[in-house]
Amino acid sequence: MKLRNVAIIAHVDHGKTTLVDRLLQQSGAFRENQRVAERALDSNELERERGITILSKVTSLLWQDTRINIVDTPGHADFGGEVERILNMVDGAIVLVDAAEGPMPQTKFVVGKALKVGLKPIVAINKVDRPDARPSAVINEVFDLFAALDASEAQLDFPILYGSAKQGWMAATPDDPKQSMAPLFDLVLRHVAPPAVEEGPLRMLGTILEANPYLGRLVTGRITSGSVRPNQAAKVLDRDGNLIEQGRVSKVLAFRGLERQPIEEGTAGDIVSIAGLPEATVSHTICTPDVSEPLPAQPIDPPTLAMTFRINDSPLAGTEGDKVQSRVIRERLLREAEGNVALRIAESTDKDSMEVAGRGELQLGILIETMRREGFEFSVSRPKVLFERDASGELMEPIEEVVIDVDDEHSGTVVQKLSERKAELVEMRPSGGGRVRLIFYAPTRGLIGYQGELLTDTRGTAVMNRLFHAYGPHKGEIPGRRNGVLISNDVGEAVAYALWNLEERGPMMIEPGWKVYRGMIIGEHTRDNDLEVNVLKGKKLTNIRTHSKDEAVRLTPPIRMTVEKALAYIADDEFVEVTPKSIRLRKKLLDPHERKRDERRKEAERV
Ligand SMILES: Nc1nc2c(ncn2[C@@H]2O[C@H](COP(=O)(O)OP(=O)(O)OP(=O)(O)O)[C@@H](O)[C@H]2O)c(=O)[nH]1
Ligand SMILES: [Mg+2]
Repeated sequence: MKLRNVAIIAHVDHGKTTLVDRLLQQSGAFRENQRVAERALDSNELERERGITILSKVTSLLWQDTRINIVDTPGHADFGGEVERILNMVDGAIVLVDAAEGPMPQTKFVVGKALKVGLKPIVAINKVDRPDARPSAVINEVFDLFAALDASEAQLDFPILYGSAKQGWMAATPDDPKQSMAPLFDLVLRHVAPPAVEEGPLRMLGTILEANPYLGRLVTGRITSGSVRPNQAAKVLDRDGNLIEQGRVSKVLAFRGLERQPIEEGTAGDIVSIAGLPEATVSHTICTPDVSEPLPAQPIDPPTLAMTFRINDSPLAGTEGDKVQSRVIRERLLREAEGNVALRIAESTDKDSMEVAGRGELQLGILIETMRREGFEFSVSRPKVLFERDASGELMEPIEEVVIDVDDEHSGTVVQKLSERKAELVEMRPSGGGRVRLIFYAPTRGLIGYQGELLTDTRGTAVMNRLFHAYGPHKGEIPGRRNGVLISNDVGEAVAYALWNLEERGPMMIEPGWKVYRGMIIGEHTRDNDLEVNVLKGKKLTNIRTHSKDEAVRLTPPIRMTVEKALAYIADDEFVEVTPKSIRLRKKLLDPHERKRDERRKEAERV
């Protein structure tokens, strides 16, 4: 059977998963009466909620007499490490570019990777239905991008389609009849080479990892040579050729539309999932016992951000979740690291905490959110950027490329705020409609917590995109920019009247009736020092305190903390307390006297 393997790559939100929907539909991969959700491939709960792809997924369809395996990839930079591996598994890539936004940082990143592995991408200008679409300008920008990335002659000669994934059509020009995805299917068959296969026995490079509730660990990859059948003996080698395990394949699964089917034999060139090898992971070679050379595999990108996960030891610990012991948290994190190659987990010196390192705030935030939904309670520290030392011993830190689209009138503020955070402005140009595009190189350290501030400064109108650029020399101290916080000095339930009295001190983070404890952060101070306050004091009434009176107080709505907001907000001497029901902020040291002592100790160390 004829076969094609192709990946869809793009900046976040440019329409990859929507395109896959249409390709599946129009190839007849769904049964007539099958109910299929929008963006069907974004199947996990957090993907659906946030409308983004987190995990790469493979799907497969038939077009005429050819089977096409399609890999949908995540566009968000935190999950970008995966894209390069995926590109090694396919023979072609469809680069989607939003017809209004044009190439964005992640477009540059994924196109760079595709060119590097020698692919000749197809460019599809998507969303031409947008009223602000500017397809011909965008195509020029794409051309410049390819040239800037040192594309070869053959790569520069990329075929182009225009269309709308949402409306379900692609065409050779924006003015061609807007009929269907057929032009894209035909182009894939014409332009993407059939998979190159090698001689010899079974060898497959592990590329995607999953934990399946029934089958155990599933490793997905493209078979480089030979074939694989259920029950056959197999071994697993790491990148350096070390033997990881010897065992038996229990099942071979092929992709069919949104599902996977057990098959009797997977053959070279096809993308399949293999079950039965519990130690195999991404970058490992699965092969027959007589093979001794692993397939070349790309090392996994090192993490750039780390935080501490520890038990929840606040006075409210254990009241909302049932998974609270350090052993259970530890096991859960180790399990996560098994299925998620971008995470690195290390034990800390004290037994109650683990150091979790990953690729960004979103990735770690999603892990935290997943765990709290599973019933976990724990606390996490402020994310720390991981530094490196170069050959001469100089301290290096991760630098990101940051692209901000903002209304002209706010650009001054943005430039000023970012330069305070040690960012360097590298480009500034009008991006149409009274907006400017600002491009910076900024230390990751300085960007933690900036998103919220940016939205406040620009009345929610700015759009920020960021992408790892390189390690660069450490930029020196970045002054903390946050105000102080309001801290509860007592334990009990917050009272509306007390909160109302405190309103002039700053915005609250809690509501009346919420449980508080000593050392818990209940709001933000308008000044830069921390302030202890009492949120339990009700109005003194002569007789009985009536609740109705209490509720009559009109309060400003509090700041709603999400996991990611909380992580961006807290300081080094604070924790986020995460439970299935609540996200609370607290001081690491709950006792005010201990905090004072600690403060004095730090002061003494500084002089
Ligand atoms: N107007 C318009 N909107 C589109 C089109 N294609 C996709 N969208 C919308 O763009 C948004 C993002 O679409 P997705 O398919 O999730 O984009 P994605 O590239 O998979 O995003 P990530 O996986 O998070 O990188 C959704 O709201 C889509 O409805 C299009 O052709 N025209
Ligand atoms: Mg997607």
